Amino acid sequence: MLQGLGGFIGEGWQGMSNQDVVYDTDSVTKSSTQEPFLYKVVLLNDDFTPMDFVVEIIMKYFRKSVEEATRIMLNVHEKGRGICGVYPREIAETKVLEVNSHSRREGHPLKCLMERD
Ligand code: TYC
Repeated sequence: MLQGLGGFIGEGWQGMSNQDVVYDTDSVTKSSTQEPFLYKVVLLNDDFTPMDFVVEIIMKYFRKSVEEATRIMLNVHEKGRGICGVYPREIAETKVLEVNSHSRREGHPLKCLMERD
C-alpha cells in the first residue's frame, strides 16, 4: 500500500495539510536496506569449558546437528578457534551476546566473538 494518506491531499481531510502526508514504507523489503557486510561468529578454545557444554551451545545458537556441532567443537579444541556461522551484523551481534551471557551464567569462561567476513 504505497498510496498512504496521499489520497486525501487537497481534500482538507480532518484539517491535514500536504506536509502531514505519511509515506508507507511497508513495501521496502529487508534485503534492499541490509548492510553489505557479513560477520563470522567465532568460538575460542579454553582449558575449562566442558566439551558437551560447547556442543550444546553450538546446537542451540547456531542450529547445528549434534554431529556438526561436535565437529566444530573438536576443531576449536584442536586449532584454538573456529567459525560457527556467518551472518548479517545484527544477527551476529545477538548470537555473540547470547552465547557469552549463557556461558557466564553457567560459570564457564567460553568466549564468542565476531569479525568481518
Ligand atoms: N578445551 C576444552 C576442554 O578440553 C573444550 C573446548 C572446546 C572449550 C571448544 C572451548 O570453544 C571451546 N574441555
